Amino acid sequence: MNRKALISAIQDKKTMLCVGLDTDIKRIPQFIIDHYEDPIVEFNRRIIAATSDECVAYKFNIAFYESLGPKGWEALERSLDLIPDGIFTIADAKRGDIGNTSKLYARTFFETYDFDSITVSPYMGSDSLEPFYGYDDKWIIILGLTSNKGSQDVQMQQLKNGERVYQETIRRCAEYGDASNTMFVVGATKSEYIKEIRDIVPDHFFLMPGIGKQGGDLQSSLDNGMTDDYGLLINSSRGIIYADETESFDEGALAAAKTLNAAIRDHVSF
Ligand code: NUP
Repeated sequence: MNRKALISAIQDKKTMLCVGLDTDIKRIPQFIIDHYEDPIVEFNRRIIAATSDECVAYKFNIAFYESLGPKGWEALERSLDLIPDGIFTIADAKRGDIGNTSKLYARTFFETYDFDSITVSPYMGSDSLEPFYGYDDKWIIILGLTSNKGSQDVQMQQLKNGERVYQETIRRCAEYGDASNTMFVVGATKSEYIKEIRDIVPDHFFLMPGIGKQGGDLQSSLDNGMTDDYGLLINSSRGIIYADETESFDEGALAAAKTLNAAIRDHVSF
């Protein structure tokens, strides 16, 4: 999906919500486990049917699928096929390796599986990211300032030039591609830093996880991160897909998505 189509989808649906399909076999209601051959796919099918009018993106955290071996990869493929056209898809895989190997990661998530985007770790530098750029209308989403506590350990360290590691990372990585094929992960738990990151990359989209269970602040993330083209994908995974763990979990997910959208619309005029 290209940038224009993504922005149009946000405008049409009046939301920048991304639903995270972090589907954990241990949290799927028992009746799904008992009655369906592939419980992960059935759970996702119901969540997608319930929420697809309420979001512009779905993010699959690959760990939840690959941890199940071949069955998990099959569930990933079948679930990806269930995403309606016009919705942006993210493989949250956090890959990156020497160029020769990254080429294969890109092939995995852009060819074998037809995702619109993949999350990557910038730690190995430009040649590790370069292979992901050879595709039309595909996106690289680079870890910028992550939502977790451990982002202090390396990302927040100060360099000799006075910049923090994440600032230097974002500045450099913005040069590898442009705002039509590159996004940055910026945790919603780090809202006090979002404005200053926005100054470094005024046009790039940010993928923002951390709303909900991680305690990120939606309002200040929107206030500090939004651009004229919206510029944000706001992710919620557990807060939506496990909002209700009974048989009516899909209705619970829809209600949670609507609540989040109402909060977004309180702060954004579409
Ligand atoms: O900085 C990051 N923080 C984060 O939580 C980068 C991520 N990719 N994520 C992912 O977003 C995390 O792995 C999970 O898939 C999702 C957040 O889930 P939740 O806290 O909304 O349940």
